[in-house]
Amino acid sequence: MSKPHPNDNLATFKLVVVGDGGVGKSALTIQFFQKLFVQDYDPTIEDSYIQHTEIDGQWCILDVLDTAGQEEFSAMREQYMRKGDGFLLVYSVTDRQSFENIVNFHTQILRVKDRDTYPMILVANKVDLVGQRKVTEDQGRELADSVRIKYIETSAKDPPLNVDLAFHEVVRVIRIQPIEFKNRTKKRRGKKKKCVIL
Ligand SMILES: Nc1nc2c(ncn2[C@@H]2O[C@H](COP(=O)(O)OP(=O)(O)OP(=O)(O)O)[C@@H](O)[C@H]2O)c(=O)[nH]1
Ligand SMILES: [Mg+2]
Repeated sequence: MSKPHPNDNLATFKLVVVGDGGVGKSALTIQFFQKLFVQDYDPTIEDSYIQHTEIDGQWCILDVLDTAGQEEFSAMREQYMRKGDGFLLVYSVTDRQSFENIVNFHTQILRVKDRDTYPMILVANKVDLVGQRKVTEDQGRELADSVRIKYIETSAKDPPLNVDLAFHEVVRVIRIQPIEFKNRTKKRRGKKKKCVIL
């Protein structure tokens, strides 16, 4: 399928990547957008990426916010949570505490959105580090099932595992969500939101 004309009225999906510091949110985001693995750890304050993408035969604009996991930036959380259409809740399978903190991110998103459910997926990252694994697949799936969201195991390291899938799945969950999102897409069309496309 050919690339859409830049002026096409496409749905924009604002995705937000959350989770503790060092779990691989930036590595996943950069692997998704730039197809490369960042080896060094450079803590994020807040980065955003935007790109036309085709998902299940439909073009859309993905606007992804890579957030700060480090505790000192936690005051910014509510603000970015308000803006997100869908969330990737990321933990590292090598870091038990990051898994235990997922429930806090999940609860805070639902509170900020004032909803019982919201488009989210649980992302278990760094599965390539088999020998350092502290959280099993069963434990991850159990948590995801308990809050009725999808569970995906990823590795941002080359060769990447399920990185595109993780971002695409959130869009799929948003697309099957009801009216609230569809109405907002229509409103945005009228406004002709200005953005930079990579
Ligand atoms: N082996 C392996 N290393 C990873 C993976 N994902 C990230 N890393 C490494 O883990 C470290 C932290 O990754 P980041 O992506 O910077 O972590 P972050 O979640 O963005 O951290 P903050 O920005 O502080 O919130 C870096 O050294 C990455 O190279 C992965 O899937 N496998
Ligand atoms: Mg980061």
